[in-house]
Amino acid sequence: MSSPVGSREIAGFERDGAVLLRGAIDDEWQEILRRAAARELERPEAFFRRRLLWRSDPDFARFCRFSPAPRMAAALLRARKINLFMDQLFAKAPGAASRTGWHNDLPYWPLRGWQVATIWVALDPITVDNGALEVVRGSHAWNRRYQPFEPDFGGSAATAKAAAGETYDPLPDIEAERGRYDIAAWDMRPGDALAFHALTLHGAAGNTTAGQWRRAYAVRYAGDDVRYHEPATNEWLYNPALKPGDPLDSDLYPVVYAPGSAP
Ligand SMILES: O=C(O)CCC(=O)C(=O)O
Repeated sequence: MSSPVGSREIAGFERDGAVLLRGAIDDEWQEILRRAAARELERPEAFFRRRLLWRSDPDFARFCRFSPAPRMAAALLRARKINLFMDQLFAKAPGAASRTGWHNDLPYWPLRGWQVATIWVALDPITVDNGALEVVRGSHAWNRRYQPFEPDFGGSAATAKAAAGETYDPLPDIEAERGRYDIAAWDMRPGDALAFHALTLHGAAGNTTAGQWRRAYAVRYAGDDVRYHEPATNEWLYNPALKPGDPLDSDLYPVVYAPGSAP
């Protein structure tokens, strides 16, 4: 299969902060992810707690390391080296009202740098009705670190939590003023991937369908210019092996792509 990331996709990613990669993940990898997701979804856990799965599930780990995803991240970020930062499974059951509030990711994470992106893989057909991910086109280029909130996925952006000593930009009420923003969303087929920059504003509605799950597996990758930073809102991502300013290479953030990696 030809690479889903060429110069057009790189230009789109750099301009818009997000690009859809059609057919990026083949049937075999999708099957591995779907089976791993089914195992995970047997456990009764909150929506946003399904995270760092690769650390305990060898199938998620294989995907994060050996699927085309790290190579796609390297190409989009123009990175020579890629570290796996973390993964999450986002599952919205039919009828789940769980809205993903508008946010950008980087202010939550113990990272500083530009080369950070998510590869968000559709495991089901996804449309606006079951919670397609929406992005504010070009918002990564505003270079804003928006105030994090405690996600409850009920649509509330209430409990703001700032890491000690950090300052953030106030988060605009995008949902209330949608017309003021250039909002993009894509219908996705299983195996399509949406790649987006960690400063791109994004959110998603709940799943209003009667019978169509919306499962997506998100893997976050970081490139050469990224350094570890504390404090951060998501303390569960702290890495005791690193000091602020360190490059990420470590057991918890392994190098998954480097010059000479197999094409
Ligand atoms: O899938 C969702 O609803 C949330 C995705 C998200 O916020 C992310 O991947 O950063």
